[in-house]
Amino acid sequence: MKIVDAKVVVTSPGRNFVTLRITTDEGITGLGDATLNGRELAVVSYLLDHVVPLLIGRDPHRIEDTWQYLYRGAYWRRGPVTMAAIAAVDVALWDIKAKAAGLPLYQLLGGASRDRVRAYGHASGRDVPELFDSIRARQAEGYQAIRVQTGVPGLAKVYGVHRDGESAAEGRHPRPVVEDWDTAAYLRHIPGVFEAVRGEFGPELPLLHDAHHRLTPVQAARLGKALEPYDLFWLEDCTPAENQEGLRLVRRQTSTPLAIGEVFNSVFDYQTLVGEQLIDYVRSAVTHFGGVTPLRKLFDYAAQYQIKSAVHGPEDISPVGMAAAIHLDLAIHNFGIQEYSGHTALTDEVFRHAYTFTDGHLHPGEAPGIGVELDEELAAAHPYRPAYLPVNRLADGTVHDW
Ligand code: GCO
Ligand code: MG
Repeated sequence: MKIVDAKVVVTSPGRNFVTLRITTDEGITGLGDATLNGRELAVVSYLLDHVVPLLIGRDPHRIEDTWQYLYRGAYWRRGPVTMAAIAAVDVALWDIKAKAAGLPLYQLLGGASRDRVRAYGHASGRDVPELFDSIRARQAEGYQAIRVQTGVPGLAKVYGVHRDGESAAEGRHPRPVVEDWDTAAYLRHIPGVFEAVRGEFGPELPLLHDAHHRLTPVQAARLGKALEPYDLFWLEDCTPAENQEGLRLVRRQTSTPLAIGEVFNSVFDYQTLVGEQLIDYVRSAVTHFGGVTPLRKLFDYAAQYQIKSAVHGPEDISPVGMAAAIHLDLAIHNFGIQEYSGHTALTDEVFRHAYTFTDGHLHPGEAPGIGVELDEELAAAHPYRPAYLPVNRLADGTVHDW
């Protein structure tokens, strides 16, 4: 088999998605997600200008070799743009291989290690009553694990807090909107919120919280300690963890489980975190980590330390990236949990998918390949719109991590 065509489709059915479609001389096609929220067109150029010309004529079955060729062949390694582009190729090739075999991808990854994949959903509220309503809404949808984010008194807008159904708009600002931030106010407020949630919903519901890279190690240690009575499933991205050594301090001080990695794109970003067992969950996305091939290797590395998977799955991962994640989740032994918010009805029409969400659990379905079909005509009817994520500023105007 040979690759005869590779096309990049950019569509915006509510938010922007970048999809690579590879076609073979046998008529089998494969899809890969290359969406990098807020920097989409950089990946489009990387693919069109530098990757697609190298794919034509290659044997699509040589997935590992193609991955190494693109990664090592570029000389300039790693980085989100490069790794999103390589991820799209990797997933499209796995899609083709599995379709050629007539099997769903998870069968090629070793087969199912479980019957279904537990997902967590997002609840948020500007205040506690609104948060309770949102948690109840997620429970009504079937979720059995819930991420909890709230407004902070004195701050106008905080990451992850929006009215139900409004989240898709979060990434559609034509210029970055400015949000405000005050770490001390946040640290004072959050433990009381979890006390209230535990009081209302009882001890059993798995609760997660995302600090979104905003704390220093010592602040993160204090928050982790303060949250211990409320038995979190995890505290996510407590610090900007590029400084992996900083997590030693957090780890020594608290037994709240830690999850990190959604902005990471290579195993080297995890060497200290995994090797020294400083975290409990690795959180990278198939889409930003170079695809199924390297993410599988990361999970196998993490498994040696009883560290589990928790693939990043916000709305800005397309159904193509989500499908690839669910196949991997079903197959690996050290699966932890999968983030899943679903997509808008229009997005699900553009990307018809075989995966299903029932009773708080996902299943990739039995369609050959990753099980996603792209409606290119509908995609073209919703063209790209420039969109930025927000930026954060402290009261004195200093830029802070968002
Ligand atoms: C999460 C993430 C996202 C990111 C988003 C940025 O835990 O799902 O923190 O909400 O902010 O993916 O594009
Ligand atoms: Mg996060």
